[in-house]
Amino acid sequence: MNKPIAEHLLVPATAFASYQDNTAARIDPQAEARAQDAGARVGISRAHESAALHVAGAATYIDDIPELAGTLHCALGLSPVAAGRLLGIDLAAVQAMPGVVRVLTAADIPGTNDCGSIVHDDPILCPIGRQDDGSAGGEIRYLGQPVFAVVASTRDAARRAAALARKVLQVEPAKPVLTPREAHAGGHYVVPPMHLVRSTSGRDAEGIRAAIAAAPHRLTDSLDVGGQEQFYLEGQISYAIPKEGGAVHVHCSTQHPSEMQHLVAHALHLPAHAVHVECRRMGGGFGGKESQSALFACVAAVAARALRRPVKLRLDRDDDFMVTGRRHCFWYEYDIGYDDEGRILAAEISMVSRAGHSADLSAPVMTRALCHFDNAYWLPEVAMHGFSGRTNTQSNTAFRGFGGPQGAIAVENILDSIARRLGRDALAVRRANFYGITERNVTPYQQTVQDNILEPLVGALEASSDYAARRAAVAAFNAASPVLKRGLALTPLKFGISFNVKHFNQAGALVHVYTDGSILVNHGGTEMGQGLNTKVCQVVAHELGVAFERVRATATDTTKVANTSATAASTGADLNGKAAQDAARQIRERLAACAAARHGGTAEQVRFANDKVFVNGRELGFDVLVGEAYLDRVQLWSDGFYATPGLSWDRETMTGRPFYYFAYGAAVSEVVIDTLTGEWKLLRADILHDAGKSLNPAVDIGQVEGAFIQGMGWLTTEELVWHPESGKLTTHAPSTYKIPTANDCPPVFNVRLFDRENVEDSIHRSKAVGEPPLLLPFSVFFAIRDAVSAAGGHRVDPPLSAPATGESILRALSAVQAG
Ligand code: MTE
Ligand code: LUZ
Ligand code: MOS
Repeated sequence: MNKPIAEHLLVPATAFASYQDNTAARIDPQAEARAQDAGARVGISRAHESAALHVAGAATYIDDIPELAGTLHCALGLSPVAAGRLLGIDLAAVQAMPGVVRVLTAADIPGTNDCGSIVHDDPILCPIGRQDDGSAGGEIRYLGQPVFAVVASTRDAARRAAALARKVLQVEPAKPVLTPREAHAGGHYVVPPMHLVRSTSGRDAEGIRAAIAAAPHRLTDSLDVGGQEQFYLEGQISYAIPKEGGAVHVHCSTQHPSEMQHLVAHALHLPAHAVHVECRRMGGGFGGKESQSALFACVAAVAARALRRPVKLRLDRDDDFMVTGRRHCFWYEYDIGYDDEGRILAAEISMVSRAGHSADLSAPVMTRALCHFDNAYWLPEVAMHGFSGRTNTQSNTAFRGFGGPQGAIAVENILDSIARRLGRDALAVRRANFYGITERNVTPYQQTVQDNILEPLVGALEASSDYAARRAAVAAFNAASPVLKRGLALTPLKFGISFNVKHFNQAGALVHVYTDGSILVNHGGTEMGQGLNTKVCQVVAHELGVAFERVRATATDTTKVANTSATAASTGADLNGKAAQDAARQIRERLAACAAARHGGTAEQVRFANDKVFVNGRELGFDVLVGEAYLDRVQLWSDGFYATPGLSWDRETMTGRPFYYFAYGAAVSEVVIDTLTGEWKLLRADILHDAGKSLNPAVDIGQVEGAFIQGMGWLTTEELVWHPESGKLTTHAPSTYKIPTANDCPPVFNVRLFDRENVEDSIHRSKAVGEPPLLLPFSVFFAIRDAVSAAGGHRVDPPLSAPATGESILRALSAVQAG
């Protein structure tokens, strides 16, 4: 008899002791200390620049900014129906509530009622009735859509008044479209369908279908993968302060201050220079504050402008769920031809996402999904079709990976099925399909893969994780265990780095050296916990040869660096690190010239290291030289700029070089499932991830661990359920929406960085690390699928959908046990 699973699920305290030992082993403190002594400030494991403030509760988030006298609070009245017409509002009833100062509707927006990031199809507040311009106003898009904004003396008063929405709105409900299947059947899309077809033998889509039919084996199936809530700990929030002459200053928790600036300017009908947006840090963004912070910034700004008072809009968690979008769920149908080795010969796939009510970032998300269906594999003949389904739900948006995870999980599911059908180990089948080095190395979108490290990376992980022996051990365990079944999987990843919109790949920075030798850096990126400011400060300290502590980063601010891109696509350090390096380098060169002029020798011979300047056989303190340079009237501050070289993209043909380089990684996960209850536990995870020549190994390992656990939540416990008739999101709080906790971390968690420099000239040859590791927990999903398969003697392909909740696991189990 097996032990009850509860015992297996308990993690003994000793496991955490070994986990800690292990943490130290992943970084080489001695080597880092030697590098630091030699003057290096990059490649060093430093604590997050705000770590002490974070743990002391002293880091300022938007709601911690001391409120100005006269500050008012705002709350949103939300649509109680998912579709229909908004005929009118009984504003007097809301206005009569205690503490209410003003109720604002779409008609109170002085400029454009739109906060769409790319397509202008996103009303800030739902317009009422037929519009003056004859447009189809009054269209209710989803349940939870903001219709009016209450401004009151306290947050509580504002929320109580806003809660009247379901009584005061006159609506004519209609039947909502809720699922990607319904949207696809009705041809409802937020952007036109996309097609990416590539054939190494000159076929069109029809020819590719013929190649699939002619292959030795064929796999025809479908897959459902759910969406995911960002669940940033700091919810959406904006605090708008009116300034002289109608200008406005908005403190906004956002990944994209410049876009907030532009959208607020449009909403207020102001020039961009009259709108100042600032963000010191976010309590997490994860893509959810790339575009969707805009609605709150606009409403707060409109209210502040209308009332000439500071106005704060902070969402309650439930409202945050009801109003904002999240990761797109995807539904796939595919048809694959493969050979006896499991090599994919030809493939056709349709991907249908749930975009929600507006375009938001759904088009670039789908582009990234189509450009990641290949993942680590060469696909000689492939036809892909992407449909962004328009539904009466929140508008889905960026979430860590930005469609990449959704594209790549499809091919992983396919290879997993192919291996089972051929009775081969899944890793062998994956390997057989890997991109080659000099041939079989061109992606479907025609970019040559020049930095392929799949073999050495996967080989190293296979060895360090003891994959082969554990595969045998899992089989032996399962043979003797009727109720509990174990599963094991190794999955690789390849992730393209750069925005897939070329012009977003630029950044700016400002570096100020003050006369006391202290340094301030400001750049276009935003800090959301990922350690971007820490890395940028390291880059500046390294460039000027000074201690890290000399450099301070300040809030992202549209009045300092203009026209910035979102901190997104994992490019924060790549872009802003290079821009800050450019600024610091200019100052260093001026300082060197000054030093040589005063002390002799040439500027090229001047060295900066460890807070000292070495010039013509003399040694000066950095601050001493700075003081001398000031007297010599040398400019001690500089701007810096960077644009990623070599990128190209043709949207029509979906070809080009959208990515500067690729990041790689692989993970092995082992799980146990209880076939009676559908419960499961991750027993061990081994990760080898490629961060190039890491700028900060400790921060990067933190990113890898965080992304792994976050992605595991997406694929297992985090389930979104909309009521099938009303369209109400029923999972809108942590009581029903389950994100992972510390208890879900595996007791054995071996995370290492693959130490190899970027072949491209990225900032100190590092690689972007924010999003790629979100694909590592595919290994958890496929380990669960392996365990379910074991319950049916590996005879039937488990129809396991994601998230692999207890219910989903039990459904798949009944299929394999019946089969
Ligand atoms: N890490 C933390 N702690 N909090 C976050 O919100 N966002 C992720 C990732 N890591 C996020 C995070 C996402 S979606 C992206 S695109 C990158 O960080 C953005 O930052 P970077 O480009 O500086 O890596
Ligand atoms: N492309 C991309 C984008 O690859 N990642 C992003 O985060 C993004 N955001 C906006 C537009 N394109
Ligand atoms: Mo990240 S999804 O690119 O903000």
